[in-house]
Amino acid sequence: MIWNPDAEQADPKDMRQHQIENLRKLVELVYNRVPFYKKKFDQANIKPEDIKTLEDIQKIPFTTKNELRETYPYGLVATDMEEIVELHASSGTTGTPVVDAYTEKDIDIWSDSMARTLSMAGATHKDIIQNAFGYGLFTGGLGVHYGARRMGAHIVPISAGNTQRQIAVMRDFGVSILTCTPSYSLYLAEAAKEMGVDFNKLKLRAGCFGAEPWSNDMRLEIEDKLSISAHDIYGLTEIIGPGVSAECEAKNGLHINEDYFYPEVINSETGEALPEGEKGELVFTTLTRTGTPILRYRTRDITYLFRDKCSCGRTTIKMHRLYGRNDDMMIIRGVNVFPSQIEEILVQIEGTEPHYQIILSRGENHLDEIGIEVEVMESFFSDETRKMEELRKKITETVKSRLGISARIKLVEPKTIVRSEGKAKRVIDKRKI
Ligand code: DLL
Repeated sequence: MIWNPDAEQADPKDMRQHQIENLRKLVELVYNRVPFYKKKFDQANIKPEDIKTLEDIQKIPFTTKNELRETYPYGLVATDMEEIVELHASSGTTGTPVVDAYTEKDIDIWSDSMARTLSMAGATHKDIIQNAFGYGLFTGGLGVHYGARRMGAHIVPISAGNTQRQIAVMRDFGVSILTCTPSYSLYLAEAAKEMGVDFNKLKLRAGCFGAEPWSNDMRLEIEDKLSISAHDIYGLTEIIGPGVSAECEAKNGLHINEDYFYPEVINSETGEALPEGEKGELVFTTLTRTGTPILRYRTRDITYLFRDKCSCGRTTIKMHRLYGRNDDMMIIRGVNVFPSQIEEILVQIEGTEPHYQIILSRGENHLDEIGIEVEVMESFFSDETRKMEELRKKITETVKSRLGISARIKLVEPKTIVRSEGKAKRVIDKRKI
């Protein structure tokens, strides 16, 4: 079922008209209400009136994650604070996360986008949806929640974790749709097997998975192990959370909700806009948001845009599933972490050298594991196990409390980590995705 045919099956000409009208309003709004954007426009020597056509969007400077951090916490809010009804933040818990503030209208947009997303996976108001995305500042949990509520489906807000209970609930409640990260779905499959629960006998028939990279091979594995149809769903905190784009039953690219989120793909070196079909960095403009609207946000995600005559009947532009990112951000069990955040912690802990290597892998349970090898200072290195163990514990605890991830820390002797003549290779990613 197509949730919002007016938007999802719009004539592309009408869609463009809608986009330009909303872009003009947006530019006017942020210029007048958000000093951060006024300054950007002034520096680029443009005025809202200069944006007349969709192509004119290219005159507007990009917005980057680092700039957003500088506006922490409320520098991007384009409305009176009384209008804000909900706040979320990016999952990478640096000192300064990116805050996303939603007005009632934004929650409405989010609910509609997520109802479209769930419908693309075949969900209707009759479905029982087990939502194993984390609830909290992370947008996965509440995003799915609002979409399911909008559809009038039955939502089971179980959140992430507590795997055995997830299986029991899935079986006992007669759950038909699962939402979580792709890696967690495989973990659930394994846990179910251990509990003697056979997916073929459950009512589960589809799943919406996203928030981390995964491949088509992994999709096939999930579909096989859980006996379901697995759909890729994409989004990011800065834009709205999940609900930016999703796969329909054709599973050939993700339909972008382009009436809300205007996509562009650019050459990340030159910033120049690329035509449909050419791979580059995805950029989004939130056409209709009012809480924290964003112009030309550089996602760092790599894909290309295309339009096809989709068998599902939707006419919206599509993006190929992501090829990866063009920065070094890692996504570990759904938490976004930059190597520089780990480095920051290490340099603050006495006894360690800033020589380290991060090893990412997937355990037998299909969940991400992160190991960090850290060199200990010559003067600090000791045969005394207790002293070394204390240091290891301190690093483990600091990483856990500051970044929210459980890393296996291995202390190594001075000068054992291979030195590089160019860029140090900080991350070894052994995950097969
Ligand atoms: O991960 C929002 C989300 C929640 C999407 C639930 C889908 C489902 P952030 O934590 O801000 O938001 O992380 C956004 O995650 O820029 C991508 O690099 C990555 N990502 C999200 N979805 C996918 C996907 C949420 N389907 C960052 N495939 C994005 C690959 C994805 N990577």
